[in-house]
Amino acid sequence: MAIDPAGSIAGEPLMVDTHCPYCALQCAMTLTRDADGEISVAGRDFPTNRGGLCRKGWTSPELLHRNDRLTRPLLRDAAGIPRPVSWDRAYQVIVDNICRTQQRYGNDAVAVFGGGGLTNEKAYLLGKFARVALRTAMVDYNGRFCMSSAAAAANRAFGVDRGLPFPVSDLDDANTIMLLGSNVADTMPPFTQHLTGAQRAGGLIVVDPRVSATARLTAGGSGVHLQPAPGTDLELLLGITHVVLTEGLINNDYLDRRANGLAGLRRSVADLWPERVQSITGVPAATIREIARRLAWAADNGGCYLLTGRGVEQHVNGTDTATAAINLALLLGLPGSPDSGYGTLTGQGNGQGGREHGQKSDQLPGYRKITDPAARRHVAAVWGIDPDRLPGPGLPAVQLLDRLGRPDGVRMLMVHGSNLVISAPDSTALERRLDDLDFLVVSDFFLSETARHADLILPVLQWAEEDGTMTTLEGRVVRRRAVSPPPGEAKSELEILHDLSRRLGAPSPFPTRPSEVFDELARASAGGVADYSGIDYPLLDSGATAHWPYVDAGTPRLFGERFGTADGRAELVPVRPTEPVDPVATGTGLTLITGRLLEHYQSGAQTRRVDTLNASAPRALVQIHPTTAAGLGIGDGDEVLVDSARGRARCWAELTTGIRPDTVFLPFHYPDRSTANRLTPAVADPTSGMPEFKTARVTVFRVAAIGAL
Ligand SMILES: Nc1nc2c(c(=O)[nH]1)N[C@H]1C(S)=C(S)[C@@H](COP(=O)(O)OP(=O)(O)OC[C@H]3O[C@@H](n4cnc5c(=O)[nH]c(N)nc54)[C@H](O)[C@@H]3O)O[C@H]1N2
Ligand SMILES: Nc1nc2c(c(=O)[nH]1)N[C@H]1C(S)=C(S)[C@@H](COP(=O)(O)OP(=O)(O)OC[C@H]3O[C@@H](n4cnc5c(=O)[nH]c(N)nc54)[C@H](O)[C@@H]3O)O[C@H]1N2
Ligand code: SF4
Ligand SMILES: [Mo]
Repeated sequence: MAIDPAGSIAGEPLMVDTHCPYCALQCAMTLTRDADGEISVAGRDFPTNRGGLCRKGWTSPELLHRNDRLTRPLLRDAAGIPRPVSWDRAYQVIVDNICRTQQRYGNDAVAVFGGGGLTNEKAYLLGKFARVALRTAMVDYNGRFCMSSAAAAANRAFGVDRGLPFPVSDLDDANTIMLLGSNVADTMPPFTQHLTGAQRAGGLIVVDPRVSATARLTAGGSGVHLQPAPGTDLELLLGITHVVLTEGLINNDYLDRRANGLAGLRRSVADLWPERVQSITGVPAATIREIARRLAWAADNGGCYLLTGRGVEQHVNGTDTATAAINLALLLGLPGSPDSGYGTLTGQGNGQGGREHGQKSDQLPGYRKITDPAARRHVAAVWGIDPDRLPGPGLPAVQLLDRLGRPDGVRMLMVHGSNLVISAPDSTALERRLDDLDFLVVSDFFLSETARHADLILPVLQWAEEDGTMTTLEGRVVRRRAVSPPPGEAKSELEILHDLSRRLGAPSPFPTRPSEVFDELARASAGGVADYSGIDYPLLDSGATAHWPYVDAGTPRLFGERFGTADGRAELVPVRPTEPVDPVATGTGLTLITGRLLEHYQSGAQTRRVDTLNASAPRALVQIHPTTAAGLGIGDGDEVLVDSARGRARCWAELTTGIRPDTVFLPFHYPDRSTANRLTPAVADPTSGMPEFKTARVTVFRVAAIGAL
């Protein structure tokens, strides 16, 4: 039921079907607004969540009632204090700064940073704003920190990057599912319903250096937990591939018909026999052989899936690791098979749609390449401009952020939907660079840690205050609907981009109604890889199942007949082990891995404001093995400092045997001195631009011990 929130009748409860504000599972929910404006939530039946929600979903309406909500533009005065100003004044200041900066330093001195939480409409309009209104090449987004390695690997193997090329419910009947570096039991709890078939068949294989909540699902004969040394997944996968090849477990018929490059791949893994891989990963050779045989058996017996998460992707060799998983899947004949497959679990609410419509530095809408002359002509025609007016490719996030504040770099930055101060690697250096900018504009609905550095803060609408669309982890376009009126003077970002583009004299119109923006996006995407041309709001509101590409009908399953490559065949791309980035520290060297907790979402800008979530995970706990802790004189609950070559983070020890003795784990959700990214290196995967978020060499000290030094 879609009702204009402004049109609700006093005293009548208003019920709106929508989706959760957080992750890519996009659990379906119904929001009810009562006569007093209070909003309650109920889970709604939908293939991904089947009525279930996690704690974040259940508590999401609390975000709508916060009194620390931003409701007016805030401009820093001469003394550096943010003061409320009118929208007119805010726009004038932005336009003046853009013009001054671009006249002095060139168009690329103004940059835009977007987010995978933005609706399709916002992501699309933001990319258009950068290219058409600002004429800057410098636009990228936080999906670079999230999906870029998996995306790069899928693009080079399949010619298409849709996280899951099949509906989530296909997993239900599998007898074997291998989850590599993914902790869905915490990061997408309702997703675990789709693992029960594999658990019953004893075939849930979880690869994680920690006994994560998901690893615990393998207990009692439900499956196997492999606990490799952090950052050695590539070698592990190559070892399994070696066994599959040497024991003749590959699907020759499938490979003949559907893939190129078998001979090269075979040569590339010849020296990675299981005993050698055991010495690198710590996973026993016998287990490596058993896993290879189990996967091959499952592929022949109706149901084998390989799924990757950030644990294996967020490394400098993330693209190669995802490629190794794809190679293994291809050797077994999984991709495109009706009962088996390979996929990656997209993370952010619109992590999928957010990487398709042009907020990425090298991309135009429809997942088109900005360097492709035909793509430039098509999109320029939709925008009514000359293709030569479109800038070329910009820089991926880590390189873009490295240019902030440099004399010949980026002098002004506009951030939409990312809390970089907590989520970008080497965050202390980033904070300094943000302060070196001439002008920083942050659009947000809360005063995020990044907004605190802004010269100007624009208050925008959140989730249940606006209409839009999101594309779920299975490539399905769904409707987000408004239930609450906008608070104070907060404005829709579509309107902000419209107002600014008009003041900047942009040669193409910027619609403000979400459905009109969507229609334009659909036209711009027509003929592209992510083709939305057959979708519109009435279709979505009729309840249609809309997986892209959608021209006349949706495509729930990709690759049944052919892959998206020029010859329709998948590419087996040989990949080789790589050296770790972070040099081994002297003294007590430990490897830090980072990740997520059930209670908090990303930088925590939203969930740290939800009382019940914050109460159950109020501060940063670092997981340490008791043996390691004993050696360092650290007890459970002690305040500790974690040091790396980049910086130092303060947290509290949580002793657990559920982690390798050579590894410590810190969630990245916390601000200030507890930010895990103070420790991570801003070194990126050469193919995808993904930073090394998941491993850093660290030392850990008890605070009292430091005090005594
Ligand atoms: N509660 C919650 N849910 C979320 C989010 C959130 O912030 N909070 N964020 C959403 C987003 S944007 C994303 S991208 C997804 C991410 O979802 P996941 O990929 O499930 O999340 P992470 O916790 O980052 O990483 C998963 C696991 O990787 C392990 N790991 C770390 N290093 C390595 C390694 O070298 N090898 C292997 N094999 N494993 C390793 C960690 O121990 C962790 O258990 O979650 C989405 N859902
Ligand atoms: N060490 C380490 N670092 C990591 C990761 C890790 O595993 N380890 N994971 C990485 C991953 S996978 C991700 S996705 C990133 C995410 O990290 P961030 O990019 O920081 O993501 P969020 O915390 O979701 O930040 C979104 C911000 O935008 C606001 N916001 C939400 N919706 C909108 C909107 O529609 N418009 C506007 N203008 N603002 C909005 C929120 O209030 C919040 O302040 O972190 C990455 N950083
Ligand atoms: S699993 Fe993701 S989409 Fe579902 S309720 Fe939790 S945060 Fe929301
Ligand atoms: Mo993510």
